[in-house]
Amino acid sequence: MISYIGIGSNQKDPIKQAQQAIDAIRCLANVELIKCSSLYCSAPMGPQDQPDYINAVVAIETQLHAEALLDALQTIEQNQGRVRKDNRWGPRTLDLDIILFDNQEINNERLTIPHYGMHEREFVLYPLFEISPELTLPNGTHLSHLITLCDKNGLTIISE
Ligand code: ROI
Repeated sequence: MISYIGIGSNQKDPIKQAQQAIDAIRCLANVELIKCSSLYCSAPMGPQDQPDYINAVVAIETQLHAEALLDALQTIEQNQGRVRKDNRWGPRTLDLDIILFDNQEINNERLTIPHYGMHEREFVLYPLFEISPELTLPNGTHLSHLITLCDKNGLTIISE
């Protein structure tokens, strides 16, 4: 099953955080890293009094259940110094989100997949489109269509 993971950081050397996260995902048991987007620099969504973000999306192949994958991703976040505070829209050293999981729609206490905000987040849609331009969401929406509705908002590639 193919899944897509969003990576975001705007603290403590965000480029290094993103690269380290990609390496950690590559090393996960029962997970095969298939593709990585470029790293992107994006303006913060939410409060503006925080640094710009580095964002990326990776495609993985896994037989893990979504919850087990989430556990593994949260362990990576914690290993890289993520402190879960009351900072829902605040800066973070590392944020790993399951954007899409197979062709499944999942809604439970821990997971909302597809990721609830992906439609309006240029820093998710454009990296996703880079690695998977033909992608269709579980509800049949084409990613290429969502891209036409989403402004780049200054999003730039920082490394190939
Ligand atoms: N803004 C950007 N540009 N990138 C993110 O990854 C990101 N993550 C968040 C919030 C605070 C919503 N803003 C973001 O969690």
